[in-house]
Amino acid sequence: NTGTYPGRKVRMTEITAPKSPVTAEQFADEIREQLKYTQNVTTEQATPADVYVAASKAVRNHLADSWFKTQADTVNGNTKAVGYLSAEFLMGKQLRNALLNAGLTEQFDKAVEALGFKVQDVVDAEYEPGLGNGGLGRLAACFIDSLASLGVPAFGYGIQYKYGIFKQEFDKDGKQVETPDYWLANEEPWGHIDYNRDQKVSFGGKVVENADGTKTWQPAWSVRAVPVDYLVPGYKSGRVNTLRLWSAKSYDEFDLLAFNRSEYMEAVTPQVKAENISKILYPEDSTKVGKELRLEQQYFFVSASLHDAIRVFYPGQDKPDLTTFPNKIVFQLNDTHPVIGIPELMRILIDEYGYDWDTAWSITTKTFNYTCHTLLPEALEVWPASLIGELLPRHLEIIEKINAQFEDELKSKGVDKNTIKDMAIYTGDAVRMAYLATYGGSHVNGVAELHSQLLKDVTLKNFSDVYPDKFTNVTNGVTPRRFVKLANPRLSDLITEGLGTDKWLSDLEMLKGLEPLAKDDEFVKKFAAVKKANKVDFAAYAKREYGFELDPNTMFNTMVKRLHEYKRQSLKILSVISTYADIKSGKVKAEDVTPRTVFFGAKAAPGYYLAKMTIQLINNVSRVVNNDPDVKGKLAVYFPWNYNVRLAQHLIPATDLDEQISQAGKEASGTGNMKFALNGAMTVGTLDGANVEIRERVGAENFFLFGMTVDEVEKKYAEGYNPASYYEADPRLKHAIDMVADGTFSNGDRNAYSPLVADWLTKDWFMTLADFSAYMDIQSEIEALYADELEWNRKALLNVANSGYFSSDRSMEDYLERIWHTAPLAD
Ligand code: 8GP
Repeated sequence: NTGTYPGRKVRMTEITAPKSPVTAEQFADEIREQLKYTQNVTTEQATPADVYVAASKAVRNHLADSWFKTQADTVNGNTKAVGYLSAEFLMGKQLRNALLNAGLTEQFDKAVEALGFKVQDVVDAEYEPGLGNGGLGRLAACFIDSLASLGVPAFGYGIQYKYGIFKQEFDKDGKQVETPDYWLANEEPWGHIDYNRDQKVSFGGKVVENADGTKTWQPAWSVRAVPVDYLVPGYKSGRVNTLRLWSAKSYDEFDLLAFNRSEYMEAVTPQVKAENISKILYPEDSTKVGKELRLEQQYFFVSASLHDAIRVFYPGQDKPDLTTFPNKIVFQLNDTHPVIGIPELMRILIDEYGYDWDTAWSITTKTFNYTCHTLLPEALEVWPASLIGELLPRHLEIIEKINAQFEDELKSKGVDKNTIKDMAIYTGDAVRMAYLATYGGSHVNGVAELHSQLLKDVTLKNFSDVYPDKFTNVTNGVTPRRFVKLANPRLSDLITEGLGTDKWLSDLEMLKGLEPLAKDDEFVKKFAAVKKANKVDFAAYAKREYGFELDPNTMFNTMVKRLHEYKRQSLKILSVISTYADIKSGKVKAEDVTPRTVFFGAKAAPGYYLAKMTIQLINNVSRVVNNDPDVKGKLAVYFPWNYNVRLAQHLIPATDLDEQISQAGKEASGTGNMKFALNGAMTVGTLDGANVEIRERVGAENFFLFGMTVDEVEKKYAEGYNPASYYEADPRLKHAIDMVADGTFSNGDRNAYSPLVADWLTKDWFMTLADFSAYMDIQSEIEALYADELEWNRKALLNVANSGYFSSDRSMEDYLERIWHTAPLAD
């Protein structure tokens, strides 16, 4: 009894929304009670951190009944649940979001003051969990927020890393320094460790064949997967889903014999080995990593999650009928990280529950779907077969058999030998996880229209030729609750005023209703005033957190995202250098300069040499420019370190112009672009990822487009690309690169950036130089518009009005309709 999807529009239930559950006074009492009985401090003794924990526990209590009810309805109802398997969930801070969804925001603010504390201090006491790298992890967080808000029963399944993404600092030379992010150093009130619902996950050993032909895996070692449960409260849906993050614990008590001989290190070795599995998030984003520990992590959380789902949906049953499993839950594989789940479910069905191969295969393929988040071939995981064989010998056998079956299927479909070889899941020495996911699941999707098209035409072309119906698109989205309501309360109030309702927060396409107001100068002025106030706020925040002195009367121009060559932070910094040179030399008259403050926010993978060098360059350009009296008040560059969700929530609402300037055909989607548009920034961007769809919706006249298209890029690669010719052809570019090379930004050291300069001039794989002139040329258009404050804000408002499509609620509706074929729970 698979739940069916009723129609295009998923209804959002409002009736079950919590109705001001308590007064501020009552909530203050609840906080006092938590302080007294849980924190064991008096209100007088309490610190803001105590109040934060107490308030978090109090709000959690308000959500408990909805949580229980959602769990019961999920198991007992006839609606198929969604399991979102993801190695990353970049959740951001929890308190404000939980208060919003529990309907307790005002009560909290008043209660905290009544207790004698500053709201800001209490909220600041929360430490952001950095359990993701960037877009992929934040997307997972937006998706589970939307599923709960739509009332769709869902589980997020992942890993509770002890150390999240590294903390970024800059040393005195402007180099990135990574320090461990021990986010659990203080009491963490959100996760509940459920020791009673643990799972055993095993590794290594060998496979033996039994007399009856069945196989038994005899693993060498096991770890205990302990779930840590987080509430995922929906907005006005009365639903609370679960994010279940697994933590690895050892089964082995420490070795008493070794300990008695004072060999402490050896005594704890088994624990260390087991607990290492969930110790650290790999700080990689779209780059190749192939580490044994990473495969252990992947198998660890996927195996625990699949067993958990069986436990949840077939409670207390020794011999459950697992042919109904795909009617109970559908799993989404968030990129290739959880793809080992396909052979794992086969193994569970065959070895643990005695199903035959064909039945197991039929269940498995109905259970999984795969989302690809990249176009970079190096980011598609390929595991050495030897590693899988060593760690998961039974799985390697199963993968070989899947591959053999796949080859037969391709043969029977008339696919030629060479193509079959190209499509191999198992090559003899390697396993291609993206291919396994494509064959082993029902649907494959990309994350923006252009991306999904390129997956079909290029990355997975052979597969799309043979299985055209598997392929679909779901364009990414972001949650308007966190990224508009919480991040930008002023704009939220203005939108509500403009629309006469706040229902847009659960039906974001309603923003369209703002379109006529773009003609109303008074409304546009209010909109401009919101942006201005946000900039003033951000200046205060940046002063407090970073010691920056910002001028909110300048244009705030922001580029925030992971540092990667394809995203082309190089293009931005070269343009900044060029502008700097022009102002300094007087080539541009002082009165013609549009004063700008340029912000960068980006972490580089610790082993990514050129990315780290780019960070160093940006920091040193910042140092030189900000200390040069010749450009004071005209140009400033800031690089707030450790870009994270919190900084995003402050900086995005304060931005006038955002940068989405990747080489066309490289950024799968981007989601920052959506957050900026929804917060009334104008975008300068290439025809890449979701930029294409944003521009289509907001209107070409309200988007600063520049640069080569995918076809032009391909043509240039084919012709043979020579970056030096662009350096010679554009004196602005030549001058900017020469300044990097001549020591201007390295205290005269001409070697400091030579690897970067050499790369630009001889390789420049992502064609930064080829797009430089177009990028510079569009700046005059940007500045001309910015000079007309009313027109600029009118266009920015039209960006807001036409970006409702980019809500993750809509993304979830699309997944429900195209991939999951399920629906919200009945009330
Ligand atoms: C990112 C894409 O780069 C970004 O365009 C997109 O918006 C985001 O995913 C969400 O869909 N992709 C990755 O982070 C990624 O591919 N990570 C690699 C480890 C697979």
